[in-house]
Amino acid sequence: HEAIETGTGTSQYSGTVPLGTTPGTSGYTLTDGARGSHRTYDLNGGTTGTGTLFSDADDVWGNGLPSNRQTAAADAHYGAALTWDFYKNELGRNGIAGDGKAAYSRVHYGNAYVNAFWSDQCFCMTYGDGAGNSRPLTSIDVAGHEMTHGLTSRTAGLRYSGESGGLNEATSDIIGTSVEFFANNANDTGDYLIGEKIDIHGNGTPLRYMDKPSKDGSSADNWSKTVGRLDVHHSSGVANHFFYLLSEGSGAKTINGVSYNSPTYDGSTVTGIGRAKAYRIWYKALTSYMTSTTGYAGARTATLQAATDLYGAAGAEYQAVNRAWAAVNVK
Ligand code: ASN
Ligand code: ZN
Ligand code: CA
Repeated sequence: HEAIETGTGTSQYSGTVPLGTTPGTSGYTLTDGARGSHRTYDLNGGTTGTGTLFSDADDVWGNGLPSNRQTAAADAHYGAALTWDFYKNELGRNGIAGDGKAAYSRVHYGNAYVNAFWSDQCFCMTYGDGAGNSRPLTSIDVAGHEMTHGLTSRTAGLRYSGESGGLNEATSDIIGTSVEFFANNANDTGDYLIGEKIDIHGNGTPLRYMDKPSKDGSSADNWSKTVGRLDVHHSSGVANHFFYLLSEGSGAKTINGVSYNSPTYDGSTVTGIGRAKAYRIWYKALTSYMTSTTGYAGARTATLQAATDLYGAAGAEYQAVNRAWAAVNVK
């Protein structure tokens, strides 16, 4: 059996980070023996296959700059490890499929590719380098988002269109954000913004906002009967807003130096129950009650059932779930 090693990464977004590595024939490889042997590969501009498994003589990886090929690998490998640990420690889940088996990560996909994605076909995550002012798409929240598409696929199986597609996307934003807070990393502190590190717009604004999703110009803050016609990355706003309100409550609040001001559809005041209870309720709903065709009405009943299972029907948690859904017009 191979030794489980911890190398050192100089990441682009998270500073100096520990990396799970394994000694090979010459030096080390990015193979995380403590987490299902999760491996990170260099596609080197390719778009198929696995490219080359990252290897290194001294087990010190990257230099914090995207010009060093190992830097994106350090971020992606770290993000996958954090997400694995979040699933295990916070959700009691052993990997994406619950069987202890790891996915793998591929970085440097294509040429100036401004996206990242999960694939059920390869059971893997893939990251582009970005283009122009945008940066490699390897931040913690993006890694947690993509890996969680795998988790959703292996559990509720939320169909990637209409309201179920919005719930699928929101599940990835909810868990990706929760992983970012869980990481407690001084260089990438937790927030309710998605992709604030990757500068995808080239002007410093994040991809999405959970406190008030419409701040991106396209996402829905509240349910309406046409919300399912939006792109899944915009119909997700209703559930992202629900999750923010359930965690933190309505109105103005500053967390880790970021200011939020979350509105409610009906002018009601929502009191939050904290992130940990909120993500446990969401995960229980996802894995026990949601199905491939669950929409917003079904997500409401699923989370109320989950809150009942976890905290009781007479608990403050159940009432908070009920109020947070009403505050995004899901009744
Ligand atoms: N980054 C996108 C996502 O995870 C990729 C896609 O649209 N499939 O949703
Ligand atoms: Zn997604
Ligand atoms: Ca974030």
